[in-house]
Order: sequence, then structure tokens, then C-alpha cells
Amino acid sequence: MSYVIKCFECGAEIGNEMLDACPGCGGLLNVEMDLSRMRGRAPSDLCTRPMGVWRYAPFLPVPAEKAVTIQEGGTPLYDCRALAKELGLARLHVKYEGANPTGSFKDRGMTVGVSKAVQLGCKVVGCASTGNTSASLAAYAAKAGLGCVVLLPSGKVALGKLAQAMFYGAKVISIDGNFDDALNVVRQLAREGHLYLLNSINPFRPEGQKTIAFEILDQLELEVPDAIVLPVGNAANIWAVYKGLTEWRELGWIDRMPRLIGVQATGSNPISAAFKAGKEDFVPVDHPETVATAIRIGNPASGRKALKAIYETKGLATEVTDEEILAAQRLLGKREGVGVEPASAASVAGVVRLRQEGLVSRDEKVVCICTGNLLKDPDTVIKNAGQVLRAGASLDEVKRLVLG
Ligand code: AN7
Repeated sequence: MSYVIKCFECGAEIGNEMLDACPGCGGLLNVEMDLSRMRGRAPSDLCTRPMGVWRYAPFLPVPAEKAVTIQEGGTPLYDCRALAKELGLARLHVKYEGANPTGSFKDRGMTVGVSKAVQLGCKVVGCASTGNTSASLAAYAAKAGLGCVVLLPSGKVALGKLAQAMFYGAKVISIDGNFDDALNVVRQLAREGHLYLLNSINPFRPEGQKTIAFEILDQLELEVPDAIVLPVGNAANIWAVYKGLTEWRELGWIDRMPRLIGVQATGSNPISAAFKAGKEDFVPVDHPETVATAIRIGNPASGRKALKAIYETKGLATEVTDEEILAAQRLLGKREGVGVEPASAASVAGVVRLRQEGLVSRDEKVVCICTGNLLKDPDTVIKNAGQVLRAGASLDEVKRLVLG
């Protein structure tokens, strides 16, 4: 449970846990866990706790006794045989993060991040968000009794997410700008000491999110998949998954790494573009646009970490159109009964495309991380689903529709 915080860029050790960037070079921060106590042990030693984020307490930078928790994690891993057959794949699993308490994977990072905020004595927490981060932070702040401020891009947050942030009592501020603009402002608020920042540049957030990787490995009984595919927005989650895998690899609990595949929307594609150009850095997209508003992000704060995760695992990044995203969303619902929001469906859309391009082969065992629940964005569903039939309240009229 001991750890150090280091700069991802210059390697400097960071003593101050309130920071979100290296005071020397401005680089991203990264928590390095001391895993020496876990050496010589096995994943089954962790089974003393139920499935969920805190089962992996020895890998987390906050003691489990101090956890602010609403029982996050422990989400299903669906074996999607019908979909695998349709896509021509040996095996396709979906890690369904929509089953988390607030309906997205963000809860894994927030249980750790908000626990840390409490430990540090912070009274107000805040974030910029495309929606899910704000919904999650608002809930955990309520649980912890902290003040909460969320900055949202005006008009571009899905209804369910906005409702959640308002419901849990956060101060909700709509910004005339996009997510990247909102993040700039909230970072300044944090630097002036008005709040503790809980966007995923907070180095403790990915520590919670890396438990997605631990759970996938546990649920597959330590059989390493060939590829793990996930949507990329602000780009911290792919890093978190990489970090989790790396930790178990270093302990010898797994003997190889899966390829990590990041999927973006064509209108918000800085990481995909950088990968295609073979670059370790990316050029921000000025006016990001996509139906998958969760990943409508042009300047991903953790982009450099994401690219490292992709290159180190011999993975790749790709992009899919809004039409492909919505088609994949429908396909997952229709074939498997699994409802996910558009950003989450980007992972499945990515697999569809990569199968067509031959960049994922028939014999691969693939896990898609579906990051958020269908009900987050009911407007998009209603706009793109079939229509509701109308009838008077009479047997005849209804029967005509039923039999028609
Ligand atoms: C459903 O809530 O950035 O690449 O502010 O909500 O780690 O950013 C959401 C991101 C994927 C991308 N899927 O993850 C926010 C926010 C869903 C998401 C992502 C998000 P990152």
C-alpha cells in the first residue's frame, strides 16, 4: 500500500498530493505502487473480499478502512457468443461498466479519488465533465459529505448524466465552450485552492480504474485475452487498464500483455490520428464533434499516457463514424440484450471495423470495455430507435397493431 507519485515526463518525485501536474515540467503525474508485499502471492489471496474495487486494496493508494464506497466494480463480463459469431471472432466478451452504482466506470476512480480527498482534508471537490465524471463525483461527494462543483459543456451533456449531477446536489455550472475549455477553467480553480480536482489527471483516479483490468483477468480465470478494446476520450482509462495489467505482469500473475486498442469518434480523433502518424504526441482537435458526447474531447489530458499504453502493448488506435457507433450500439442490444451509451458502443464499432480491415483476426479473443449505461443518453436512443405505435384504449385498435 505504500507508493510514490512521480512525473510521467521527467521522473521527478512529487511530495505534494494536492497537485495535478509536475511543478517542474508541467507533466502528467503517475502513482507508482510498491508491490513488494504482494510478491510470491497469488490473485486468489485477494478473495477475502467480494468482487469489486476494494477487493484489490493492496494495489490501491488509500487503505480500505478509509474507503468512501457505494459498492462500485464487480461488474459482469458477458460472453457474447452471438455477436462473436456475427463478427467472425473466436471469443468476444463485454465488460459491462454500465452496472456500476452511477452507471459508468468512473465510479471506480471516484471511490479512490474521493477517499483520498477526505484523507487530505479537502472540503470541496470539482471536475469538468462530458457527463459521467460529474454524475459519479456528485454521488461520491454526497456520500462523503463534501461540497461539489461540476463544469459541463453547454448543451452537450446527455440527459441522464445531467440529471444525476443535479440530483446528487452538485453545483452544476454550464460553460459556453467544450470539455477542453471547462477543464482549463477547473484546473485554475484547483490551483487557486478553491477545490480539489477530481478529473482523471488526478493521479489517484486511474488507480481505481485499473481494477477493470484486474476483474477481467479474474473473470477469465487469468487467461489473458488477445486484445482489450475501449473508447478513448480524455484518455486516462486506457492508461489505467495498462497500469493494472502491468502490475500483475510484474508480479508474474500473467505472462503476457493483451494488445490495447483505443477507439475514438472520427470527429474527435487526436489519439487515433497520432497513432496513424506513428507519433508519441498528438495534435489537439479544435472543434470536437460526435454523437458520443462522452468522448467529445479534442485535447485529451492523458493523451501521452494513452499512446504509451498503445505502443507498449503493440496495440493500436482507430476511429469510427457516428453511424458506425449507433449501428454497434443497436447490434449489441439486439444480439445480446446489453444496453450501452454511444461512447461505449465505440469499442464494439471499433472491433467491427478492425475485423473488416483484418487488423483483428478471426482467432482472437477480444474483450470490449463498455464504459456506460444505455440510460445515460435516452435522447439518442429515442431519436434512433423505431417508433412508438399509437392506439385508442380499445381491444380492436390495439389488436390491429399487435397482429399487423
Ligand atoms: C462512457 O465524464 O471524460 O478516455 O468527463 O463517459 O478515460 O476519458 C468521460 C469519458 C469512455 C472516455 N466512455 O474515457 C467525463 C469523461 C464513457 C465516458 C470515456 C468516457 P477516458
